[in-house]
Amino acid sequence: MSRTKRVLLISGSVLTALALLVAGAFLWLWTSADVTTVGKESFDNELAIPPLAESRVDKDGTRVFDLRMRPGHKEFVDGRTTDTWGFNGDHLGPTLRAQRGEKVRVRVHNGLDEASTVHWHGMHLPAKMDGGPHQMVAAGATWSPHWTVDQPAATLWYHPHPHGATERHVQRGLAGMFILDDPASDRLALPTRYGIDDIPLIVQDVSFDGAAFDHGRGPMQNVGFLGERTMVNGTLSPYRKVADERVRLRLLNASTARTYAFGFSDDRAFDLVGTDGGLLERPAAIERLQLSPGERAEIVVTMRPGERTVLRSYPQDNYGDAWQQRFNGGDDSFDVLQLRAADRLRPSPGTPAELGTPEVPDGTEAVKTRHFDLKRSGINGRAMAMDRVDEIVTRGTTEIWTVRNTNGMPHNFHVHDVQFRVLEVNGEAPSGALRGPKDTVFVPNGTTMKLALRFDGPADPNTPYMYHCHLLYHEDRGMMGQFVVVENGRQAGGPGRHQHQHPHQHQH
Ligand SMILES: [Cu+2]
Repeated sequence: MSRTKRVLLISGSVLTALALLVAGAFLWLWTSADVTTVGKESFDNELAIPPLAESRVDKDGTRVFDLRMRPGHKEFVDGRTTDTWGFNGDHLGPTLRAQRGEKVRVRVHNGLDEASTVHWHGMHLPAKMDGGPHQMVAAGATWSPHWTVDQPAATLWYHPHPHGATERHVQRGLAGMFILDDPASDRLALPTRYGIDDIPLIVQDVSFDGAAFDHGRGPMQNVGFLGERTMVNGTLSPYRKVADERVRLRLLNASTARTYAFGFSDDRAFDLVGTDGGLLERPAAIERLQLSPGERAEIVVTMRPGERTVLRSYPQDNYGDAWQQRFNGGDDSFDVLQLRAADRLRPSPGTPAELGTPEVPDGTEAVKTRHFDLKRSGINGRAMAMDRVDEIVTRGTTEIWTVRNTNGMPHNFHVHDVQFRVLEVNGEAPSGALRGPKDTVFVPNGTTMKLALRFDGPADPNTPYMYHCHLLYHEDRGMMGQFVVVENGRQAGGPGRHQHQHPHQHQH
C-alpha cells in the first residue's frame, strides 16, 4: 500500500470513529433529555397545605397581614437538609385571603441578606403597591403596601420580582397564594373548605444535588431551568386523602420555566371553573389543562369511593419543533399528586351550570391597538431598561394588545394590574381554558394572540407596571417592558426620563 493510501485509510477510520462518537453523544443527550416520573413516584408523603395567613383588622377596617422573607432549612428527603427561603417559615408562604371591597395592608419584612420585592400577581392595585422591580425592599427593611380589593373572587399569588434575580428568588422558595373571595361566588355550590375539599396546589419542578437545590440548566435548554421531578406545596411524591365526592383544586404553576399539561391518569374529564382572574361564565368539561409559569386554574374533580387517581402532566404537542419538544420540556411527563378517596364520601352538590359574569372587556370599546413581538432578547426588539417607559396608556380606556411569538421557542405573556380577555388565537376564537379572565397566557412559537385589556386603576405617570415573559430566565435577561397609566393627554414622568415621546409601534 502506498503511503498516501495508508494515510487516507487511517484518517478515514478516525473520521468514522469520530462521527460515531458524535452520533452516540447526541443520541445519549436526546434520550436523557426526555424526563418522566410517570409510574415512578411512591406517593408516600402526605401533601402539605400552606397555612392560612393570620391577620388582624385595624381601627379603620384594614385587614393587616405580616410577611417575613427569611432563609430557612427543610428536609424534602428524610435526613437531607436543604437550604431554602420562605415567607413566615422555611419554604413557600402562607395563603393570604381577603374579601372583595376589603382594605388590605401587607407588612413585608425582608429578613434576607439581599434586596428583593413582593409582587401581587393578578392583583388590580396602584402601581406603587404592585411590588415590581421599582418597589425594592432592602435587606432588613419593611415595606407596607395597601390597597382596596376591587376585583372578583380569584386564585392569585405572590412572589419576588427584583429585576435580574426573580428566577433565583422564586426557586429558593419565595411564593405563596393569595385567594380573593366575593359574595357572588360565596353563594355558588362550589367546594369551599380550605385544605379539605378546596385544595391549593402550588406545582413546581425541582432537582437536587445531594441535599442542595440544583438550579443548573441542561445543554440546549433555552427556556430556563427545568427540574427532573415535581413537588406540590413543597411536598415530594405527595398524596392527599379526599373525603368528599367533589374536590376543587386550585392549581398554580409556580415553576420558573416549565409548562404542564395536567390531566388524570385515567383520562377522566373534570370541570374547569376558574382561570387566572376568577370564575368562568360556565364550567367547561375538559381532560387536559395546559398551564405555563404563573398561570392558575380552578378545577372540580369528581371522585368515586375508595378509588385512587393521579394528577399527571402529559407531553405537549404545541411546544415547538421536535428539538424544542425534547430539550425544553415538551416531551416530559410527571406524576404530580395522588388523590386517595375514602371508602365513604360526603355527597357534594353538582357543579353549578352558571358561575357568573367575568369582568373582562370584550374589546368593542377599544381605542388603541399595540403590538408586542416576543423574542428572548427582548420585547419589540428592546431589552428591559428600568429608566425607559415603553408604553403610555390612558386611564379608563380599553385597548387591544396583539402578542406574537415567531421566536422558535415557547414564551408566555403576563401583564400587571389587569385581567384581560383572550379574543383570538391565530385568528380563531379561543378554546376552553382561554375563555376566562387571564393575566398570563402561554404563547407558543407560531402564535399570534389578540387580548382585550381595560385600564381602570388610578393614574400614576411616575410609576410603571410591567409586562413580560413569565419564564423567569427570559424575564431576568430582559424580556420585559414597562407601561404607565396616565390621565387623558398626560405624559409619563418619573422613570421615563429617557421616555419615548412616541410610544414604539409595530406595523405588520
Ligand atoms: Cu420567554
